Amino acid sequence: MTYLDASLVRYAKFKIEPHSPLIGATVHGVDLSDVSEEALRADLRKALAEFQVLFFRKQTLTPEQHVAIARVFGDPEKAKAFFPRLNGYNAVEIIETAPNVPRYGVDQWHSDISFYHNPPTGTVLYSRKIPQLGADTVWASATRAYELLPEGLKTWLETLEAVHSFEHSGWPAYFDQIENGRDLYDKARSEYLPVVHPVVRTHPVTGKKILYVNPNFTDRVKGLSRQESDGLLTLLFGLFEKPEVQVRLRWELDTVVIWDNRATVHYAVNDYVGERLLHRVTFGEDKAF
Ligand code: AKG
Repeated sequence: MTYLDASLVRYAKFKIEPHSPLIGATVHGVDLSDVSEEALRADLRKALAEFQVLFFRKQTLTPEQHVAIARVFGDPEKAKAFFPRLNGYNAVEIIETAPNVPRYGVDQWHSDISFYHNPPTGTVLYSRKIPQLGADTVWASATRAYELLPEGLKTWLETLEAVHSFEHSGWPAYFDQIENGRDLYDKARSEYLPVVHPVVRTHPVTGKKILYVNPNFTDRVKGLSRQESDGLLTLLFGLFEKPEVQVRLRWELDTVVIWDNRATVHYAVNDYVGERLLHRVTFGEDKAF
């Protein structure tokens, strides 16, 4: 494992406060409402590659500015998925929990939309309403998780592929609870057929190996029996549970988070009462498969 030496962290356009020697940092001294300067854009890309998850506090953004941040890293995703969109903004998804709205995608490690052939390369989340207590989000580094594996197992895993599927996720239960849910579910299921991804991938920017499976969307490892596959996946998913590879965010209003969706998985902690509203823009198309 290579640990970060905090004394070596230097960026021209902002100050970085690493959260651990392995993943996550808060970025200080940057106003994300204007990301037009090329030197700032380059530093943001460099920091995301290095820390995998970046936090920014007290940001005031219009939806256009939110989308502009995503554009620093890649093209924002258009309305491919089924999440509600912010009125007039095709790229801005609404992640909302209110007393009578069922919660979805919570308490499950996942990377965003790995059931696509080309999942997004990253995500920008912006908090608009946050409960007084709880509702944290946790990220785990999938490159660090890979590094925890014994050498022999790494070699074998590099030969394997896994099936990722929308249907495997916990979402069918969510659709059952919402208006027109069955129709939406059937539409999504016919659109998002299972896809196959390698179990180990190489990050195109950092060259690091990534453990590319997640409990929400990875159904099975190809070529193994169901029992063998479940056993192997349980072992691999367990690596994300190690606190050493994690960083946990306590949300405040007006916080922006940017994560590298190739190198991390994340987990929305479902431990709160009250309302929560986040705006999400995913960006890029991961073509490395
Ligand atoms: C997602 O965007 O996929 C999330 O899980 C959001 C994280 C959160 O709601 O805490």
